[in-house]
Amino acid sequence: MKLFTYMSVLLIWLLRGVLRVDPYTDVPTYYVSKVYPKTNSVYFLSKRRAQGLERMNELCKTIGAYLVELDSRDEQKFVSAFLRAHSKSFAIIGANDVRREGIFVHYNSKKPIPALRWYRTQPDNWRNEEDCVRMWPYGLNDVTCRLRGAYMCELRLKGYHGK
Ligand SMILES: [Ca+2]
Ligand SMILES: [Ca+2]
Repeated sequence: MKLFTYMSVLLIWLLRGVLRVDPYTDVPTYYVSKVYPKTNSVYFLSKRRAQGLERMNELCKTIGAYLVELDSRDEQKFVSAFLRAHSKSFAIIGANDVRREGIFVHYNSKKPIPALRWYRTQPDNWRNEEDCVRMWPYGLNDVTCRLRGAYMCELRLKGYHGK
């Protein structure tokens, strides 16, 4: 009987990983920023980790948002300050160079990213396998797209008529 109990506990423990990816139990929760007036956007920092740009973007879509697109240094500053205000200091953003090495574009709009602030020596395409981008507290770093981590969504509020 004791063995049965142990086996059950072991089985539940083994199933944790499987249950965690169930879309019905994997309800994401977020920290929400203030409004960034220049684009009338708010940003959502995920409290849970996810893997892959497609999956992250899908999760952003469930709240009407998309994987964050940093369109200027100023926007990067705003979002970095929001990131630093929370316990998690890293977040994956929409920028990537999956299609063409060294040419970073936004995941949704496919537009090239502007001149953003990277960490020194980054992007380094380490081991020739870093095509996704993660915000660090004071700059960007290219990372492997297989990284499981927190991510950032951007939601444009209604009434925005800028470019
Ligand atoms: Ca790369
Ligand atoms: Ca890197």
